[in-house]
Amino acid sequence: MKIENIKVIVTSPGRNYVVVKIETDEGIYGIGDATLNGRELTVAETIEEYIAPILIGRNSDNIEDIWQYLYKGAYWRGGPVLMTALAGIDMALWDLKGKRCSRPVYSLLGGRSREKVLCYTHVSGDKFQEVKENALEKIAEGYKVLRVQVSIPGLNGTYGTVEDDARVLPFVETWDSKPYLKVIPELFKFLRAEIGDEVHLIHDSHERLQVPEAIRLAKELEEYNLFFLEDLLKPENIAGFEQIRNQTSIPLAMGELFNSKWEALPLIKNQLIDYIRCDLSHIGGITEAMKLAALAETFHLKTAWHGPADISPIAHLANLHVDYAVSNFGIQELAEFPEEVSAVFKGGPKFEDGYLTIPDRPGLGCDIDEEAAKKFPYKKAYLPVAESLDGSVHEW
Ligand code: CS2
Ligand code: MG
Repeated sequence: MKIENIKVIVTSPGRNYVVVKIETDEGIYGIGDATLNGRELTVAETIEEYIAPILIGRNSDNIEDIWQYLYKGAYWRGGPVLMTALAGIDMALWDLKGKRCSRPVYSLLGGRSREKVLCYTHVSGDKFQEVKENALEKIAEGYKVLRVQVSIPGLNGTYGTVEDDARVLPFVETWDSKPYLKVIPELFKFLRAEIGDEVHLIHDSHERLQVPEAIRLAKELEEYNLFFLEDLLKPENIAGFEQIRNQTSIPLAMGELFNSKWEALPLIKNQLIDYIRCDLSHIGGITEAMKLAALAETFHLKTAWHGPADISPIAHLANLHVDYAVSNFGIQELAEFPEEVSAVFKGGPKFEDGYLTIPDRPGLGCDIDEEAAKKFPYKKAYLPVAESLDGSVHEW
């Protein structure tokens, strides 16, 4: 089955998404997600200008070969832009292969290892009471695991609590670890007292802490029995995880900012974390995720793929096909999409009583309505940045 055409669809139903559509000489097409929040058009151009021309005429069946051709063949390999472009192509090729074989993608990845996929979603608030109320609402909907974030008094905007963080110009948040390190343990103490121990809780430090701060927070949160504590340190400070690991028993998760399995390797092979949190849309798609899951399995880690609202339902379905297939699945993040998304994307994960399932359809199980997509033109948007109290730039 020869690749005849590659289309890039940029649409903004509530937020920007980039979709790759690979059309073949047998009239079958596959779709993939290539959304890189804040850099959408750069990825779209990379696919249109550099990748599409060299894939026309190639056999779409040879996914691994095409993956290596786009990774090694680029010479200047890796990084978020190329790996997101590669992810879109990869997902579309798996969708194609599934449609051609009339099988869901997970069946081609080795079949089901489970009937349903445990997931978590986000709750946040300005005050503890608001976080509690939002949490009780999600628990009533059936969620068994919740990620909790709260505004830090005195700081202008706190990660995870600012509505729709993509803006025409970067929103500037202020960061100071002192009030953060005081408030977060208090939040967990409050929540455990108010909503009990039944629900699993997760918190995302979003790569902002120094090693001593991370150790202090991890130790103070141990008694609240977290499912995991996410992204304590920046991806450039892998060595720092060893010190954390040696001083706390809290489960650790990391990885959404990695763009290759080699970046994740030190944390995996030294068992410095428990959950690998890479993003299929930024690490080269399903092909790379299956390799990462096998690597993680080798060192007794579980998967917890990144699942924010800034990757499309196609990517969320790709997550689930891998989650179904691998033995070492841990949990799946599912941030809720803007309403308009369902006008453009047909099909997606089904939520029931804390778990996700996917439609038993050939391919990934999702389609895009191109006419509807045109009704939501691209809107330039930047992620926030964070500044320390002295005005210097800090990790967001
Ligand atoms: C976050 C993301 O879901 C998460 O774990 O870290 O929401 C992240 O902030 C966004 O994907 C950035 O685009
Ligand atoms: Mg995160």
